[in-house]
Amino acid sequence: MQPRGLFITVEGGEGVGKSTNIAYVEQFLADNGVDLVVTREPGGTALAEDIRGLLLAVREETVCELTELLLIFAARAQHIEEIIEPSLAAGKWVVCDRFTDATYAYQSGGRGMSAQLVRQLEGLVQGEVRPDYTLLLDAPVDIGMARAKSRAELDRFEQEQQDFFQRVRETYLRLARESRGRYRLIDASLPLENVQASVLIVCQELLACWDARRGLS
Ligand code: Z5A
Repeated sequence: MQPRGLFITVEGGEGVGKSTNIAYVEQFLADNGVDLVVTREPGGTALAEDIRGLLLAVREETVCELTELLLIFAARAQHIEEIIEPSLAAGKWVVCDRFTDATYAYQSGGRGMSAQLVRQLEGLVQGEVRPDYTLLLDAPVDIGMARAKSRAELDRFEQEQQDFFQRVRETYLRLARESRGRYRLIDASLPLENVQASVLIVCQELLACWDARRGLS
């Protein structure tokens, strides 16, 4: 029987290098014969990308926290149904740039919303779908912000203040401590070649896990 694919998420604060390192992971895994889907949240389907646009747009109207949270889970429901679950069931790996840990970090940690509410929506929307492994790219907030600000315009989240991103970072680090089996913590403040050397070690571990899942080791 076809084993279920691995579900890998990549998390971290603003500008820590998720996109850069996901491209590296994608190349390495493809070179090693892994059939994978690379996707992102919010987004990953046409409808969910439209919702992403709503979430990131800077607007005069204040977006209430519950609206933001529900939009994130609405996009996630579509993404799971259309992309994540069918891919995993077909034995493909899914590498996702952010997932529900981002909701704990940003909406609960950053905005101060109830973690219990996030947990309830997680259960409702995701059923049994949870990441197998999570790479947390961690760097001090000022380093990530400096990298992100080298880009053109700031989106609605990027306009938050330093203390918001500090709470996001602390929440991620707490999640990593609480779920050591799933998390791989990577120091993303180092030069890119050092970060990629750490990412490579994790990728090799994932390949070994995949071999075991397929009964090849
Ligand atoms: N959000 C949420 O609130 N709740 C949720 O549940 C979810 C999301 C799922 C959009 O996400 C927003 O959605 C996000 C949280 C919210 N907002 N914020 N902040 P996003 O995926 O677009 O997040 P982002 O943090 O804005 O992504 P990003 O800015 O594109 O960053 P990145 O992908 O981590 O970084 P990068 O583009 O790979 O690298 C940034 C620059 O740094 C680039 O020029 C690289 O060449 C450079 N770089 C990368 N690594 C290094 C190293 N090691 N050294 C030097 N320079 C480097």
